[in-house]
Amino acid sequence: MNVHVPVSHEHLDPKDGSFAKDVVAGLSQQPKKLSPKYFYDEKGSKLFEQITLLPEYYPTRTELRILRDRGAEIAAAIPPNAALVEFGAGATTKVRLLLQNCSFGAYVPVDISGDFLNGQASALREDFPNLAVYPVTADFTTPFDLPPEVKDMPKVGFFPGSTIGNFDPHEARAFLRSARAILGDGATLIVGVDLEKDERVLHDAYNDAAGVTGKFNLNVLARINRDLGGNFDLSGFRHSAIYNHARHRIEMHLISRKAQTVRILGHKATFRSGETIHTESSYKYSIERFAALARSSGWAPRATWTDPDGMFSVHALVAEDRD
Ligand code: AVI
Repeated sequence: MNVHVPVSHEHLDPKDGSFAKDVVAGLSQQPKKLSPKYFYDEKGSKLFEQITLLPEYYPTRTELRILRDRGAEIAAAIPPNAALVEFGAGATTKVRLLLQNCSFGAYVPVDISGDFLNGQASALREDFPNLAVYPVTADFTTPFDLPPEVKDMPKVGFFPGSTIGNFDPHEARAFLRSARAILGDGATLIVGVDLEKDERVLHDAYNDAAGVTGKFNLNVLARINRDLGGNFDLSGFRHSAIYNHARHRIEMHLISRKAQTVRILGHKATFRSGETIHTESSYKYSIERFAALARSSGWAPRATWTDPDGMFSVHALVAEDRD
């Protein structure tokens, strides 16, 4: 099976000049932090593709396996001739599995990067000639209108990859509520969620032997140097990923190897030796905790599928009627 998953996460990077503001604000906080949405420039997206192929990084291949092996059951949870709305339409590998197994009336990929989106849309039109494809260029974390052509179709949302795990719980709830409002009453949402597991497995997935995750993490400093005229010395920082039990999340950090001062756009960031920048959280859920999060956001859990080893989960949620 092809597990090569080219992903654009530009949908997480609204390119509105907020990069500079966010970086300066994040590095002025204690503890220092940077948003994971800034990982995904061209080089970062390529490094993420490499991560998805690493032997230690199980999420991508495990989710693909669930979508393939449980395709018939997933299809049974989806109404026929629905409009499939994908939140963040980077890789088509996963959506192709849904399109092959279910009969959809239309496909609506939603992404902030219009060029990328249109490229992916034309590839899908060629392979699924009977499928109507209506790309929408929008930041899917904020409300947007669905195309009028799909107004009367049942709606199915798709949010794979455990991208929801990179949101703090309040952001995850905000996303689920917004998806609920966009898709409307009676809609279904298919969402991929990484599961809590043995800490060593998690540790290795985010501290791979080949060091690709470290390069991915450090690349955000190279991006700050390039786009914001920063002067980070990348060899002055090291990658670290640790599991925070209390918060059920892997935290990625960049740790300063020495006391140093870095300049970004006239701003000075001073680091103590050993001081960290928190660059990403990747939350891991139990099925019950994810179901509770969904319920508190207007969604009723309908079905859950996992792989035989219980590493990853795919959930079908149904929009509860509003009172
Ligand atoms: C995109 N996201 C779900 C990945 C994750 O596992 O949280 C990003 C990633 N970070 C390090 N490795 C992969």
